Amino acid sequence: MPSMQAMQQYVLPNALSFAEVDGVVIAQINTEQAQAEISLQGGQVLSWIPKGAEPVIWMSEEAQPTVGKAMRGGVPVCWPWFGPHERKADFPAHGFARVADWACKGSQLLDDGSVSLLLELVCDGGSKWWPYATLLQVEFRIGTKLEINLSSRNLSDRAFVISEALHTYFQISDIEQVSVSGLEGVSYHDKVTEAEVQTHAGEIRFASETDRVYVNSPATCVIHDPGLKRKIVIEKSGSDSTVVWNPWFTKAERMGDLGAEGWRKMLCVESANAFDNVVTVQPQQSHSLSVVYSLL
Ligand code: TA6
Repeated sequence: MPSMQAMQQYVLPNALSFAEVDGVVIAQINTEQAQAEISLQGGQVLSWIPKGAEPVIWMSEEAQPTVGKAMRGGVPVCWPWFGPHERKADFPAHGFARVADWACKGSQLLDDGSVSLLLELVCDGGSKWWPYATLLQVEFRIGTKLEINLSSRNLSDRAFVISEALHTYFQISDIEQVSVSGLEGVSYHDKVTEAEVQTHAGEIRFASETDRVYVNSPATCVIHDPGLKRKIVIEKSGSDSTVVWNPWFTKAERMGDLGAEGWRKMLCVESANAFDNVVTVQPQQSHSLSVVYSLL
């Protein structure tokens, strides 16, 4: 875990400070444009609240910073695999990046008033989970929009294949009131029914557990939320999969960490590369997955 003393060099007066909560270092952004918190454990956005708006990123009311455990909510970084490992049942679900200690490598107050924060995770190639030397970086730009750029650089002499996701939990008024547009006509794998690949016709609405991996689409998605009188725009690049997930009541009860009725107030729309869209990174090459979240 990085020392709080070491973090002082990245403090930006009246914009960015750091706190330690139960052994987890958290970057706290507070500017004219927005408030946000980012855990250095996992490189996980915990909150983002543009000035004058309701929180855009959902976090379980039961979540507490815990060393070695991702918090339920925010933007977990799923890497270098999405979901269960395809061969090793004992490997951590959604990879190890979301619970690893990332190092702070830079911070900057940008001309447009947003704050840039750069975190990195160096894999030396000696891990049983990931035998490839890799430089993983995530840059956040926090302001009236939230931008996240996740880049993987292959420092080894062999190509590797990754699947990945920015597993973003968005805060909504009520799951039965919202819809998602942008994925009309896109094929998806349904992880609830395990049915053959299907194609979605119109906007997505929710009436039960939904866990779909839409593939081969770089499309921008929009969460339409009449209850909060807003739209959340989810632009992306370097991502050909979009995961849409809500656990609904029964699974939420089983998971036990979403808080009372928390499942009603959250919707995951995850910009990813998974299933048909895994990414091969050649030696000394890089791959980036980026998102820009904004409100309308
Ligand atoms: O992205 C949806 C999903 O893969 C669901 O199947 C569910 O497992 C969710 O991620 C949460 O996974 P986690 O390991 O964070 O409990």
